[in-house]
Amino acid sequence: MNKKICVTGATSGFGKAIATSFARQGYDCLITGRREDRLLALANELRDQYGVTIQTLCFDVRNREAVDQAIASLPSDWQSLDVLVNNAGLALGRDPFDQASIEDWETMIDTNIKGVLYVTKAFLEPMKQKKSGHIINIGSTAAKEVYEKGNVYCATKSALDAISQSMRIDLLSYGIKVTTIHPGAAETEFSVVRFKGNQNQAAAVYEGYQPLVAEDIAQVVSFCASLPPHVCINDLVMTSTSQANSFYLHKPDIR
Ligand code: NDP
Ligand code: 8X3
Repeated sequence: MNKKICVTGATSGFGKAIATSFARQGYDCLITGRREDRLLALANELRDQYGVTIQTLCFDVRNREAVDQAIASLPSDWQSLDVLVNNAGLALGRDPFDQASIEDWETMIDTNIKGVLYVTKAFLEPMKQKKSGHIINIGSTAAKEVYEKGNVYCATKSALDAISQSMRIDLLSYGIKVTTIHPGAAETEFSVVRFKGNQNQAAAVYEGYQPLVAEDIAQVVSFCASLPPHVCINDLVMTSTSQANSFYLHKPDIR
C-alpha cells in the first residue's frame, strides 16, 4: 500500500509543488483548498502523470465545523496519514500597526493559527493509535524576526512556531514527528494575495534577486519526510542565497 500524505493549500504555490513532489515519489495524496476547480485539475494531472490515488477535499481551514465534517467524511484509511503538511496560510496587507485592518488580522489569525489547530486535531487520533506519523508545519522567517509592517503576520508564524514546539513535546510519547520549515521570500501567489491583487506591488517583492521557488520548499519537505523513523528535523530555516534573514536581502541587480 502506498504511503498517504495530506497537503493543505494545494491549489497554489508551495502546496501544489509539495503534492506534486510526493505524488512523483509514489505517495497517495489528499489535497485541500477552497478553489475546487484547481483541486480537481491538479488531481487529474497527478493521477495521469504518476498513477497514484488522489483525494480532494474542498474546505476553508478557518471553519472548524467544515474541517471536522470534511475529514470525518473520508474513508477510514484516508484518515490515517503518514504525513500531514499544514501549508495553507496567507499574509494580508503590509501596513503599520496603527493603520492595519482588524479584519485582515482576524483572517490571518483564523487561517494561520486556528486552521492549523483544527486540521491537526482532526487527523491526530489515528496517528496516536498507530504510534507514528509526521506533521510538517510551514512557518516562515517571519516567525524568527519580526519585520516592519509585518505585525500580525509575523505574530501568527511566531505562534505557529510555539505551537509546533509544544506539539513536538506533547506528542513525543506517540512517536509522532513534528517538523517546522521556515522559508524566506519565495515567489508564489503569496504577495498577490498579500497586496490584494496588486500585481505590480507583488512583483516588486521579488525584483533584483533570485527568490526561492515553490519547488525548493517541496524538495526540503520531501527530504524531511524521507529520513529514517528514528530521525526528525525539528526546525529548519531556508532562504534564497540572496537572503540572510527577515532583514537582510542582497539585491545584486539593483544599485
Ligand atoms: P499561495 O498564495 O501561493 O498559496 C496559499 C495556499 O493556501 C493556497 O492553496 C490557498 O488555497 C490556501 N489557503 C489560504 N487560505 C485558506 C483557507 N482559509 N482555507 C483553505 N486554504 C487556504 O502562497 P504560498 O504557497 O507562498 O504559501 C503557503 C504557505 O507558506 C503559507 O502558510 C505562507 O504563509 C507560507 N510562506 C510563504 C512564503 C512566501 O514567501 N511565499 C515564505 C514563508 C512562508 P485556496 O485559496 O484555494 O483556499
Ligand atoms: C513569507 C515571507 O518575508 O514576506 O512568510 O514574511 S515574508
